[in-house]
Amino acid sequence: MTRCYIGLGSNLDDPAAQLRSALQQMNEIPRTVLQSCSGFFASAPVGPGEQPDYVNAVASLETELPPEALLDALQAIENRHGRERTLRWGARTLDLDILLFGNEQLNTARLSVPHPRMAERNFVLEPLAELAPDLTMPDGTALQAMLTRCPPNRLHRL
Ligand code: 5RY
Ligand code: CA
Ligand code: CA
Repeated sequence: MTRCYIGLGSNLDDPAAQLRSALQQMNEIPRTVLQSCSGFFASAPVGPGEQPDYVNAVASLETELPPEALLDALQAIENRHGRERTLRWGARTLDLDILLFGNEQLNTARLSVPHPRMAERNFVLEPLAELAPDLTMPDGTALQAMLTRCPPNRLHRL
């Protein structure tokens, strides 16, 4: 079994309901058990253009799937939530990112793990720290050190 951390985000069509539904469906992925989820956080949108605020959270799960099979299952859940892939970084009904997959470091055409931009995103680091305050990245960096270096962004617990 491999412990994974998944970032959840939504800023369209009742974001909190999108996250609740995604959590139920993640628990139904074969050979995978949802362990826990952080609180839900409202966060100001980061990136280009204007869009609604996000709801973000991080979930932990245990899986026996290989990373790309887990990615397939997560993308199927995004698609069932009406995810449209038009603008890169545009508003979305549901975004599920593999943040960490055990202690593995992966760089394939489809998947980079740990998530290459998580260090800059407090909407990822804060909920992750709630689940696993003592976490260390595969390269040895402490999550707490990443948090102190992360640019602040308006974020509050719902
Ligand atoms: C920057 C660019 C694109 C940061 C930057 C993205 C979310 C990014 C978001 C989310 C919140 C996006 C990816 N510089 N803002 N923006 N939560 N996703 N708050 O999940 F994150 S698009
Ligand atoms: Ca994504
Ligand atoms: Ca994302």
